[in-house]
Amino acid sequence: MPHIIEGQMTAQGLKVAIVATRFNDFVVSHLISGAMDFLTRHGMQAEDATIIRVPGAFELPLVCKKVAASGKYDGIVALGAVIRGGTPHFDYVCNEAAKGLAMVSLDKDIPLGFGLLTCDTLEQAIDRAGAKSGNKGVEAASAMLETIRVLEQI
Ligand code: INI
Repeated sequence: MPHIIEGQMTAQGLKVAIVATRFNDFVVSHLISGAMDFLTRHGMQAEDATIIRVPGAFELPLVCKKVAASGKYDGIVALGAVIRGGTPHFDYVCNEAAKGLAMVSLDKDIPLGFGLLTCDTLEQAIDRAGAKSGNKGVEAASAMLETIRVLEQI
């Protein structure tokens, strides 16, 4: 029989930083609510979460890096929404944010839930922030929690 490692989905006792953009707050506020709702329903105390607001997706990696370096948190949920306009700006912001966040997680050895929506339209973003297509904030919080619990066993 193989030895199987799986994360238990309990958030009891965890300290979590939710780093979220102010850009597109109309959408992002629902991602924050989704992440908080998921974590508290899985046992985290609301006062053990710190919500940090940053200007836009481009700023997420630097702030997450500082959060990770503080050593105060078991995991990070990074939340934001980049919505395509008529210029290539979208691609630069998405690519740098995604690359930067992956780098923070690997360099700083910290589970980071990637909850950055990258959408062509506002409707797609709304669908993924608690409407038709679920809530990416919930997914990111869940992925962070599972990863924390997996890493503890390795
Ligand atoms: N930031 C976002 O979080 N979402 C967007 O859709 C967006 N658009 O479309 O421009 C965006 N741009 C701002 C960027 O993240 C930086 O905050 C800005 O360039 C200043 O550094």
